[in-house]
Amino acid sequence: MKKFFVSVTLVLAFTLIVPNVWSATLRINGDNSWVGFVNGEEVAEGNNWQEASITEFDMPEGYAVIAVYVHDAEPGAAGRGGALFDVILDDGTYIPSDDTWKADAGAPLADRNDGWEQPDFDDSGWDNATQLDQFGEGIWGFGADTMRQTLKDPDSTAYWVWAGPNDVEDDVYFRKTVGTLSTTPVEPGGKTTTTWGALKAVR
Ligand SMILES: [Ca+2]
Repeated sequence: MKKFFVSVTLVLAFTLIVPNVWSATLRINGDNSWVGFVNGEEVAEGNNWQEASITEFDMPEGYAVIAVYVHDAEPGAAGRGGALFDVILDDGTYIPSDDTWKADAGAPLADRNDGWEQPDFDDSGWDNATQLDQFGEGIWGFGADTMRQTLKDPDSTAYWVWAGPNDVEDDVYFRKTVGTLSTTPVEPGGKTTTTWGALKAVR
């Protein structure tokens, strides 16, 4: 019986503390393949640049850290890589891939083990993404009609992006925090010791 009341109390407390369960959608196209993460959890993958992966997820704390990996299959200058993605919050907020995302190039995903996709990863040393053509224009423009079969409601207005010139690096990484931190933790003595502190630092 005691256990029951503890459970009820916990559920009640959780319900009272959590303000809104927001939902959101992550859509990714990559030339040539990609893996998407939400709050460190792998949620999407694909390898056909004209067919977006579409992932719906909840944001019970009102925010999420989005991380996207894209691989260009042609080595170096032999081929150009491109990444196009967006996040749509359930209040209609549209967050396109553009030069406001953090970007990094490096080893292929299987060889990268620095926790780059985790919410508390420090990406302050990363550059901003290189912004290329907007969806529907440039070298990927001929695929736009096919892409629109999945990129509708809403239409994409995102930009193709990369980390540096897109005929150099073949393995690139992007990060951004979407939504807002809906609660502000108390920081005794002005110290931030939890992941909240790290999250605030990267925003
Ligand atoms: Ca290449």
